[in-house]
Amino acid sequence: MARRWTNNLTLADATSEAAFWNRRRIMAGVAGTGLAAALGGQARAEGERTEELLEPNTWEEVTSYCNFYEFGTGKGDPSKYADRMTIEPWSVTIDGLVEKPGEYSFDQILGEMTLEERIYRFRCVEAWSMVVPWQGFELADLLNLAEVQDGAKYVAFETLYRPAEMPGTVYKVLDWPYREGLRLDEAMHPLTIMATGIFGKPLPNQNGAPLRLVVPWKYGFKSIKSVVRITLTDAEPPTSWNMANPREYGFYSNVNPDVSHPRWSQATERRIGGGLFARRRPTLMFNGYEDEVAALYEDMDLSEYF
Ligand SMILES: Nc1nc2c(c(=O)[nH]1)N[C@H]1C(S)=C(S)[C@@H](COP(=O)(O)O)O[C@H]1N2
Ligand SMILES: [Mo]
Repeated sequence: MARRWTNNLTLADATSEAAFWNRRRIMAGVAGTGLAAALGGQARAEGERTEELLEPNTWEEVTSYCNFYEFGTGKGDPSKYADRMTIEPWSVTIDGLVEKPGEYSFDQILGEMTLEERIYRFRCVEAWSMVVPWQGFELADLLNLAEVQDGAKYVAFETLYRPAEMPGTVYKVLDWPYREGLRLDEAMHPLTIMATGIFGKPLPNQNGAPLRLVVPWKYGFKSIKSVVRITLTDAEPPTSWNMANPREYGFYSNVNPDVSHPRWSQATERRIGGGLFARRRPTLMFNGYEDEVAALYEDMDLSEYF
């Protein structure tokens, strides 16, 4: 897909409190046309609602309320224990159906990629959501660097598995290493990024340092952290959550208010952080990115392929 991310909105459109965020330049902005459409095609006119939906969470919220089961299953565990993870040196093995397989060092990757800043909504399957200002690059650029072969249809990802530095891995809640997967067209979509930072700073370990996937129209668990391997395959790859509980977690895991998790409704969500945002709000189809991604699933029954 040759299409790159474009949008006309800036952070200033998303929040009147942009000042705290001290940016020299906002290269990319809010969730663009998808969210605009979700708001009735008048996001600019309905600035207040845009502001509400894309008001970034605080650094404190984003870095202390985390999911990273390798460090424990509590939301506060990653911020307590993830500093035990050594992130230097770091490399990502890219293999499978690519012309240029190999071990790519993190520095080498950064040298080749165009870093951008983007604000994406993030929605968890447990029905909480956040808005995070990410830095990163399009996953498509990294895959193009490795030159994907014609036969590739899926992309598999793996997190670092280093038990000595990851106290949560003594519990077999998931089959380690943590694994995720995307269909190739999802992986190549311009909304799909590999994040290397938040709030203009390098990613804290608890958020998936030094690089993690962000797929804003899917439930949070698809956004795999601390990635060490990316494998191009011709068959749908196994994923940790699907292996753990296939009834509750499908391969696609698109945010969808119409398809409930077997144990709870997905129709509403609670914004992390207090005050104005504490009330539950309706969940948006594809997390508000419907205009951008609905075409990927045109011929699919999303209650079957959940
Ligand atoms: N390796 C790994 N990646 C992971 C997880 C995990 O437990 N291990 N949790 C996922 C889940 S369920 C969510 S909601 C997001 C949370 O990202 P955040 O802590 O940066 O908000 O990370 C995802 N990526
Ligand atoms: Mo999650």
